[in-house]
Amino acid sequence: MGIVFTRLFSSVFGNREARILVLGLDNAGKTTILCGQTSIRPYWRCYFPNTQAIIYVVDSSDTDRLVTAKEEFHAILEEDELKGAVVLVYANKQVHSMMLPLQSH
Ligand SMILES: Nc1nc2c(ncn2[C@@H]2O[C@H](COP(=O)(O)OP(=O)(O)OP(=O)(O)O)[C@@H](O)[C@H]2O)c(=O)[nH]1
Ligand SMILES: [Mg+2]
Repeated sequence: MGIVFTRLFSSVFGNREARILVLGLDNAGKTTILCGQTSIRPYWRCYFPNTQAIIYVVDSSDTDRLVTAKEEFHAILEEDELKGAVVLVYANKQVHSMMLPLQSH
């Protein structure tokens, strides 16, 4: 999975160094995707300066917290330090939620 992101972002940034954040609610699947990244929501903003891209991971099977995930995402988009950053929303755990129409949330 890491290779997919490497290819994706190198097509955007080429060989330039880029700071890419992986954010999302706890248990969304961030560590599984990248192996090693952990974050706690109140401290997300410590990582915001000099960020060129954000991968926002959503647990598609956690329907109880989709609204929370959406609100946190909207708050991130309002951050001045992240203005101009490339954003990828990664809807994780799709197998569990194949019966849920995307527009329901
Ligand atoms: N079914 C399914 N489970 C997944 C998928 N990705 C991750 N998981 C599971 O979801 C749980 C949480 O995954 P993590 O990668 O630890 O999630 P995280 O976002 O790093 O969680 P925190 O570090 O607590 O914020 C684990 O039990 C994973 O095995 C997926 O694509 N499908
Ligand atoms: Mg983790």
